[in-house]
Amino acid sequence: GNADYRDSGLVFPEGFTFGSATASYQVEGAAAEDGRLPSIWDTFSKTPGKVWNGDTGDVACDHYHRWEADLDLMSGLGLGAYRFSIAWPRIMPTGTGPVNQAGLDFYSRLVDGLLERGIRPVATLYHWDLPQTLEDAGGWPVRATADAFERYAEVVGAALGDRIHTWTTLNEPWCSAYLGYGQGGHAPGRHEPAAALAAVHHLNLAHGRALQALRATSTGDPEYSVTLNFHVPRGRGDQAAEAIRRVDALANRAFTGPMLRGEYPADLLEDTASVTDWSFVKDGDLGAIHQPIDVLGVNYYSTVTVQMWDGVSPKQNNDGHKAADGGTAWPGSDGVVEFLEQPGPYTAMGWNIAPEGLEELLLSLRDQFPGQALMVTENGAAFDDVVAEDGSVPDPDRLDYLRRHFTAAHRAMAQGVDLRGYFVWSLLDNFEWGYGYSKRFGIVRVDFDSLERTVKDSGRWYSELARTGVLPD
Ligand code: GBH
Repeated sequence: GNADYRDSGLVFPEGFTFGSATASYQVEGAAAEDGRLPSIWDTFSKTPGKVWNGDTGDVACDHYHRWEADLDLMSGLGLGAYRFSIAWPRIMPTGTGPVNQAGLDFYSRLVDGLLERGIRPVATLYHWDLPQTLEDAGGWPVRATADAFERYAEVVGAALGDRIHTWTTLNEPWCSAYLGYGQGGHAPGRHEPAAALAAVHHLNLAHGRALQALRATSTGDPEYSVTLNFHVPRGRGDQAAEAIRRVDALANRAFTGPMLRGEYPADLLEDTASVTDWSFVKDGDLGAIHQPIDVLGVNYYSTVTVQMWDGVSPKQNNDGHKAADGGTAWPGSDGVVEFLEQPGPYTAMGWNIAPEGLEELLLSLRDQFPGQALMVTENGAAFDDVVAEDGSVPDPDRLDYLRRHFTAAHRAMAQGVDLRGYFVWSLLDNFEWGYGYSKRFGIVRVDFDSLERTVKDSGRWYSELARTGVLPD
């Protein structure tokens, strides 16, 4: 039902940023090199049964060694910006210090290489690779982790803040908190609903403290941002509005509330009262979290469909978040809200393709936060690519997915949404977390034996969009 999102010829405004994104653990490899110590993802991926096929990020795309060729690839595609993340365990291998100069040097070379090629560096401080030492001391559920993050932000700000175009504090704290500490499908794989909510708060606190530290240490004129993965819920049943409200509170407003309004939503505190009393929120925390940002990063892949459980029929949960071993990503709403099978079509992740959800999300953010500039910091799709006999990689499904979502973003902009740019996830096929190397999101194929890169058809299509600013056929 979304054939009408296939417009071509749409013109994006002058200055609109076309970029691509990756994350440190997913692409770098070199896991034990130049002083890096393990992160929670090294530990998790080496724990039997946690990641598909026992895959790890030990080598990944070997971007740590091949970064120059990867920058040439981006520049060949005509991309205007690169969203990458900095591995905390390279900079401060035990999380709190000492500082590892070799780690800083890697990102310094990367940033210089981007600037030499006219590509804007958009750097995320935390894309899930928490130093294992900090997890051993309690991880995100403890306040000291936010203290450590502030010091890490100071170090990185002082080293790179003269050249970074956009600083992003966190990538998708929803995943870090709920998948890491509640559902357990992500590192560190814990199943503690109360700890997941404490993690939410300490991630929010880390964001606010890091923004202040970055502002104090950056000598250039960077923009400041955070990236959230918004849930776009559709409701079913008599109490559809209540189901939507609960999901929106836990998934979206738990972060936008403190970050952008300086408060936790009252309904969130009520919904979770049986799980925690939120006593980890201390005086002054909300002021520390509520810092101005220049741009809000939006990651969008698909919608969810929810309804309130009727208390009688067998409970359903098809959200892809339910762990086999029983963890929940929805503290306080597990078993209260049901996640239903979604109408297709689907990507290889089983996520439904719903470009209209992106248009709706951008309009909703415009309405909730008038005047807030937005950036799509991730959008893209996994499909089972087949390499053609001539070595090319035709990926019509991914190309079509991207076309529809760019169309959706353009429609939102035509309705007044201040959208500054768009980053396709991902530049490269890479380590897809719990799915290992079985799911490919790249616009560039990576052969994980030879590590050779091949631009897919979607990459060529995106290159034309990035060069011309006009949505190609
Ligand atoms: C992002 O996470 C990550 O930032 C990135 O590292 C990752 O590689 C990429 O996306 C692809 O996964 O489960 O059916 O309810 C996205 C995580 C995906 C979690 C969508 C919520 C909702 C669909 N989110 N998911 S469903």
